[in-house]
Amino acid sequence: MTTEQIASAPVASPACATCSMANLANLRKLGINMEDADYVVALAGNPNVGKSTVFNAVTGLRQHTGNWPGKTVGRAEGGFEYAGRRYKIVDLPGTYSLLSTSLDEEIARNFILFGRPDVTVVVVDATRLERNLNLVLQVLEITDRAVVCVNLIDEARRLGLSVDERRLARDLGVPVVLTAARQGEGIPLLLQMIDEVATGKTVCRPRRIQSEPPALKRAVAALTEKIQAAYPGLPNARWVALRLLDGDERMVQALRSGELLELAGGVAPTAGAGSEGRAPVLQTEAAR
Ligand SMILES: Nc1nc2c(ncn2[C@@H]2O[C@H](COP(=O)(O)OP(=O)(O)O)[C@@H](O)[C@H]2O)c(=O)[nH]1
Ligand SMILES: [Mg+2]
Repeated sequence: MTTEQIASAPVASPACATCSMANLANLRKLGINMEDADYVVALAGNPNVGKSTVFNAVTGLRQHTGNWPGKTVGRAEGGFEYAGRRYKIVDLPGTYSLLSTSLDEEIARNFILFGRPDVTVVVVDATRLERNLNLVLQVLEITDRAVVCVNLIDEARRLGLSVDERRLARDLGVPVVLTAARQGEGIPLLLQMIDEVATGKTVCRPRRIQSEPPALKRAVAALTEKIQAAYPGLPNARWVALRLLDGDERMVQALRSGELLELAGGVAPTAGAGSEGRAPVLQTEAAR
């Protein structure tokens, strides 16, 4: 895979492509200290796809484990260097989706949504590609900066399956790397792709749903505007709006309890905040 395949169109704003995306304040709240790192990478994937094996292959002994702040869910965090740049990599809980039906999913989703990692690597199982791509598409709705790591490629080969990574990269609009992490195969290329996306050398153009019905488009636009007004600085307001329209109870709760406010960087809601720091405008919208 080459840079040119993905970065075919000019970048609208070069600054956005090359500067670190990481939301430092939010990352700190999410328990990540970025003092000794230039970029942060999140590792996402379904359970049992070899995420921890990729994590170990990338970090070696430079890792430590703990819990997510305020949660009993374990977290592994590590570091690596590439071309003189210092990377921090976080192994997210294994999830089938980011729709927040479990604590694990919520942690993974909040990290990608609000921590805004410079690169999100989605590890998928080469022998179960179709099922795994569900999570990839969800991640690509939230972030432009992703690399798909098609792991267990040795198992796929053994089963007579082959994966056309160029085609997949073109269809998804992000780099795709084939790996057999247990053997270390593909890991150097994975690191190179992470670095290219982090530094903006490769600019992703992720595949997104294009054909939103007009009514949905209008509803999303209206709600996004309200969310942005009430929570200035909240990343991914559009995605939050989509989840609210989908009736995502956890998202409604996060808005009501002020959890989202905290993740937005602690900026007070501006749209007539209630006494508990709530945003009444959003409450009524969300309750419908
Ligand atoms: N054959 C093969 N096995 C792998 C590979 N990567 C991971 N595994 C194995 O798959 C199992 C699950 O891996 P793990 O890293 O714990 O998956 P996680 O749940 O996604 O973190 C372990 O037994 C690994 O040794 C690979 O590339 N090829
Ligand atoms: Mg694991």
